[in-house]
Amino acid sequence: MSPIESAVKLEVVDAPGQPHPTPELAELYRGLEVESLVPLWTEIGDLMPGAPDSSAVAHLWRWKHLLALAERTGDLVPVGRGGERRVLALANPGLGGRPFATPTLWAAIQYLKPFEDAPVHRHTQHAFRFVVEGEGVWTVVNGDPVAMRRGDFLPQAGWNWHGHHNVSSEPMAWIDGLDIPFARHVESTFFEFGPDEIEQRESPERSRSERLWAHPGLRPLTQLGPAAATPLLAYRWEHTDRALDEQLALEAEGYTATLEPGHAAIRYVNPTSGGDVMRTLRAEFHRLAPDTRTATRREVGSSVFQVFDGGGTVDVGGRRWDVERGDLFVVPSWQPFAAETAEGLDLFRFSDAPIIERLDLDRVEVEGTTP
Ligand code: GTQ
Ligand code: FE2
Repeated sequence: MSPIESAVKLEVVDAPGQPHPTPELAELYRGLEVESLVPLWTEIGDLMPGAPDSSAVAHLWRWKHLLALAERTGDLVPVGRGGERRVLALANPGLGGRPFATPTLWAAIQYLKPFEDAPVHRHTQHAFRFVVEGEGVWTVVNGDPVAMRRGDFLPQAGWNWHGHHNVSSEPMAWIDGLDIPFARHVESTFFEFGPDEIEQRESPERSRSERLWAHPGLRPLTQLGPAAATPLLAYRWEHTDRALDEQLALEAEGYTATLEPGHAAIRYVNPTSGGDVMRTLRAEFHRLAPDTRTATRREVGSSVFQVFDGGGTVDVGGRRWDVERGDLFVVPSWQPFAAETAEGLDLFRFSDAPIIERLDLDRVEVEGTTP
């Protein structure tokens, strides 16, 4: 006999779809509990809902509160071996206090004080950094130091060594996105400590990965094989910003360039495949021109958004918030989302869509269209 006791607890209930409650039924349930068995008829509503019914809830985190608390951790909590990172994770109120923004996605604010190092390690979880304000930190990925500045998207695929170092006399905060909750659910994770010191302490303007890869439409002939994750370690703000501006300008000139009127959008892609930057994470940037409202959409899979610039109102699963720079919010699976703005709104978004699409579980419903 296993020393672990059965965790099954079954209640006899008088409800439609449930067997008639009798003392015999109660006794059957006790027998099922002892043998660690659960009948489908008590669980079917939860396990097979008519449409995705996320435990995660629509939720908003205000950047000014996150930043103030991150600054306070800078006073009180050292960064170094063991804890590894000074990171505060967004914990969705529907997910029981676990540090999960959604059932699949990790989102966190990370904070590094002047001249501090976050030590080198690697893990199988995929990660990226996105910078809403500040500069001065270089993230060193497999020995390649990559500058982090406002508006930059910095992917860092699983099992690459990485540490961060702040070379400036100012603190810096940024957000991390990872697939930690997904990896936890499928129990796939490995982790290793690296050397205690970051060996590549340079702070070059351009990383080696950008010198090799950041030339639109040009591929080095030494690098013709497909790569599962993007080899480009920095997607710079000047390119993102220009791409979005040009979409809106082309629309104004009468060409088809935007996703919907006033709504420019780009996806960050792997230049070896044109697909998502990493196997588990999709990242996009959306720009709404002034006086724009998006259609209401819902999709299978969850997303986290960060307001990069401007302001507006977002509707998520029946909640409605006015948002401003840095604010983060979650759109759970199959909950409707729309955004509107008078002044213009820039939104960074990441999601678990590559997982959902690879498993052919993707569905999208857009208001006003038939699915
Ligand atoms: O910067 O390496 O937010 O390993 C969570 C886990 C950041 C990181 C996080 C990590 C990191
Ligand atoms: Fe890490």
